[in-house]
Amino acid sequence: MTEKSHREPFDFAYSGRTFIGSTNDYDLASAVIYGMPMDWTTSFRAGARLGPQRIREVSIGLEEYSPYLDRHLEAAAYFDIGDIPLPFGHAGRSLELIERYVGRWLDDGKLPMGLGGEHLVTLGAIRAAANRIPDLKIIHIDAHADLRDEYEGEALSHSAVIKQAAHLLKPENIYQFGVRSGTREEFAYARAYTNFYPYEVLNPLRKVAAALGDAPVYVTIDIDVLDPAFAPGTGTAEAGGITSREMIESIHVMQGLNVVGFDLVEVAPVLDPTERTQIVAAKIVREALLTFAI
Ligand SMILES: [Mn+2]
Repeated sequence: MTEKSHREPFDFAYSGRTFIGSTNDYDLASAVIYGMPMDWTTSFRAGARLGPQRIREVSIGLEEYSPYLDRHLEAAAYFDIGDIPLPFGHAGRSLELIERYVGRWLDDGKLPMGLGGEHLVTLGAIRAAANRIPDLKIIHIDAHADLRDEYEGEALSHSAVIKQAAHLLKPENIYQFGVRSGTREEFAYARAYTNFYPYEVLNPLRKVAAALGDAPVYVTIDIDVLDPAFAPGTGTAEAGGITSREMIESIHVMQGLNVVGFDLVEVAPVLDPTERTQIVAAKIVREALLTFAI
């Protein structure tokens, strides 16, 4: 493992501006944490643009050691590169920028780990990955199917992101877990064309992970797959979700997969004054780092 550089003598004052344990050295990092502060197409309650920074800030409340995995963030070389500067209100141009940035990190051999932001941001990252990596699979963990063709006439919508990904990759390469909300048409499409595991996450994911072998996988998690009891700070909270414990175990069952990209989206801190959403998000990111970036 490369020598970590985040314990330099003058680096003791954690600024809160980076995810806890980030190195200072892009070249040494095997993974890049980056923010996508966008909520231009959020259909209900806005605020996800502030997710990335608050997840970083509350990460200081976590231990760097994971007892589940018996691993410490010291063993993961990752660089929190900050937020991609996105043009307010321009979904198309924002996606182009995300694709360009994520493409650069993929070309440099890094594992991109994105913080959202509304779910549409994932399309930019998936475009970058799909252009470089043949036979890419998507693991999509979300309360919502996100399989609309358009929302209010707009195909670039956070509620249509997985449909757009299905056009790009073919729906049989998409694995959906935890979905409990959508239109009749979305559910019909999912049952017919994607690998669809509604309501449940951990048990079907365990089976799918065992079957995927070495296939390259992009993992996208919408925080609203959690029950609003665990994560109320999200734009379209949906009752009947999974526990934070099941979410964390679900990260762990993906250990051994060939994960080539990851994101956690739809954290809207202004909607959760208790901060539990931001805090569970930071823990998911820590466990994802220790599972995918080591
Ligand atoms: Mn969702």
